[in-house]
Amino acid sequence: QTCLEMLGINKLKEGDTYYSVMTGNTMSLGHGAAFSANSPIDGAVLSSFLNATPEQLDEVSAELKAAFKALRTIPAPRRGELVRRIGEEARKYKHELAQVISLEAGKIMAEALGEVQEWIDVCDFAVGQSRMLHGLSIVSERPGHRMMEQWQPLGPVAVITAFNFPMAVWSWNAMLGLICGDPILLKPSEKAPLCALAMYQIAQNVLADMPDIPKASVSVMIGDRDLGEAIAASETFPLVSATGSTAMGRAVAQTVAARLGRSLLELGGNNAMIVSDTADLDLALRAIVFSAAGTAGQRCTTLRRLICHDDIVDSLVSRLEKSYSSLPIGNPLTEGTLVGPLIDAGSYQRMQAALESAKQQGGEMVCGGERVTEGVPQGGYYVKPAIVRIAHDAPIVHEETFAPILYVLTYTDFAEAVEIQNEVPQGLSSAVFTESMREAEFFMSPAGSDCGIANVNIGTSGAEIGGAFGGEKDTGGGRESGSDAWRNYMRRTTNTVNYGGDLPLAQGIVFE
Ligand code: UN1
Repeated sequence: QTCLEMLGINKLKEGDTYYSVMTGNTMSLGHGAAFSANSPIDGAVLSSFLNATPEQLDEVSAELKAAFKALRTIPAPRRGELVRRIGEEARKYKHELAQVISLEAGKIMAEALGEVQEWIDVCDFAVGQSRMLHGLSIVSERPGHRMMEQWQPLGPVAVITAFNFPMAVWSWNAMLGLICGDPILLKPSEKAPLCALAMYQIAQNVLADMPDIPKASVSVMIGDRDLGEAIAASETFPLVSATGSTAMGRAVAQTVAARLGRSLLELGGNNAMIVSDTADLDLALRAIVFSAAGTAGQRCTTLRRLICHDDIVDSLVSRLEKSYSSLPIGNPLTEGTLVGPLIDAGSYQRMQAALESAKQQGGEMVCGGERVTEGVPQGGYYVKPAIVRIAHDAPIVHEETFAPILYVLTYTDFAEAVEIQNEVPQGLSSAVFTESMREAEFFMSPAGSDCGIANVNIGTSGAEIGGAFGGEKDTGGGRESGSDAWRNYMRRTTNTVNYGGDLPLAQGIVFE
């Protein structure tokens, strides 16, 4: 709890109830039903809130619109300076921020520190980008004319996040959105509200010294599904960025589309790795264990399907089983732990139900799946990561279960392996382990992996911020973080300028 004091978020409350509405100018309790967030480590109550209501969104919307009017005219490099200082502040409190992630999301400290590092990295990226919001210069077909593109601030952006990356996902959106001139409203997962308060406080520490930038540029509202629906329906937000389940994303996208807004979606993954008979199996083994069992299987990019060549499957599975048997499972705050708890009881039940379905659908349990109760804090849901050998077309294999279950499938021809990889509804991340240049190139070719991320000799999880992150099909099609993802947060204007004395029309039209 000292991390909450160090970060100053222990003051963002009245009595025992934390604020649910924060814009820098306004801080207030929610007007809706009470709820509390528990730590997955031991089930203890960490924080209590009242849900912010859709009516409260109206007040916040007015502040965000006013903030946008100011922010859009502040030069982008100055907005970059804001983000640079936020990055410095996050560096200063890196350890405390990681502790809050660990307490709320149950991540082991190494991964929680890595998540804060993703935030810091995206700050650095965004600072550079703030001087590179370039548009094109285009030749005109008309004499005495010039054309160009400009990228303009878009408006207030809403960011709806999930429990598993409570800081990184906000930061990918918010750090880029801010340099683009957009105030950011975060609606965090109700399972990780203190992370939102911590990020808010870090940003407000910086904003306190930058009076030219409106404080509401970094705002937070904590609420339930009703609030999420109100945000999606609100004309205040030309862009709604949402991370979570495919069902949630579909609902958000439809509501946003009905008002012709834009949505940026990062939804489920059902990520596969193909292990060729030529693969470096020592390397593959390490990648599989980190991607499949790391974060207790609770990353969008977690490895869920291992597609092994027939000739190596038996030896690989027995090496995996051995490696799984020595994974340290337990308190994520304790050094040396590699697998922390599942987020809650519901997650444990869904994992058990998936394993039951797998058995009914012909799956053969290789190891794991059971709850661990010894040597771990009581009250948390700790499990042994599971490995199941099963047919690639068993229905359960095509679903994303947000828990550490690795389905092992087999193939004979490489083209068949790629078909298996692509046959699920989701399309986030994928990987191949091969020493064959032909296989690697085919995997990345137009006829190869249909995912947003296609890696060679690297696992499916742990992407760097410099690349565009996201995926196709049920994953929602969005791209966040690196590359040209900044364009999501801007609107493009095409400008044609006539510097001649005549008025020629395009396409040679004569109108007189
Ligand atoms: C997610 O699981 O929602 O590539 C995001 C990764 C991380 C981000 C995962 N950089 O695993």
